[in-house]
Amino acid sequence: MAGRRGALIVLEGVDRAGKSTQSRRLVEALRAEGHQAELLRFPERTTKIGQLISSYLEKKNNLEDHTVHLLFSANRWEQVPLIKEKLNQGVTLVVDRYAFSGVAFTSAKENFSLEWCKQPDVGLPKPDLILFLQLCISEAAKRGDFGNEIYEDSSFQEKVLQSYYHLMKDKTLNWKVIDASKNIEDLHDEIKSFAEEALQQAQHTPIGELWKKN
Ligand code: 2DT
Ligand code: MG
Repeated sequence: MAGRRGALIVLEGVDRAGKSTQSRRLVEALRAEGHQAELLRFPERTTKIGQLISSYLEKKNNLEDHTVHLLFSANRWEQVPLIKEKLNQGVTLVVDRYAFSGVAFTSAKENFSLEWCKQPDVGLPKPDLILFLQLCISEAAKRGDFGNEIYEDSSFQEKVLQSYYHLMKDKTLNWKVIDASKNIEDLHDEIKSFAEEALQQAQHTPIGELWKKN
């Protein structure tokens, strides 16, 4: 159908909540239903900026905290032309982390306000749907080692979770909170039905701008 755009669907949540698994499953399910759908993830580690970020996360090179925050944002902006092109072509994008991870993780550090953290991402394509996979940190930790990357630590993840809760108070965004302690199949079914709803709604609304007043 001419003029029909794709939806921008973001999955957020703390580490080990199941975002990557569910993102992949959602893309497969949408394709099986005949939709065009593609998976994106942030950080996108394959670009030059992404490589800098990746080596920071792997603790191979240290970066100043503001600098790394801005690099994460730049790593999103460099994908914006592609994101817009795909959405306008009717492709639904399922995105594993987005600006909300950017804000939640940096603002979990000392001396970073939520407001400062949001600024570099103001004006990004606004998600039609943000699925928050909610899982408490003690449950997340039971799913096995967090891993060896820089933020993979329970007390830091606890602060990240609190920052997400602040972000979710923003009623101009379409947050859906999902109980990520459910099994993979039930979670998938719930996510798929929210996604289908978002696909319908996206057809009638232009792509918005994130965190823009007016
Ligand atoms: P994964 O590749 O396992 O998702 O870990 N992060 C992510 C930030 O600090 N800022 C951001 O803007 C984004 C997108 C979350 C990536 C790690 O990077 C953190 C975990
Ligand atoms: Mg990780």
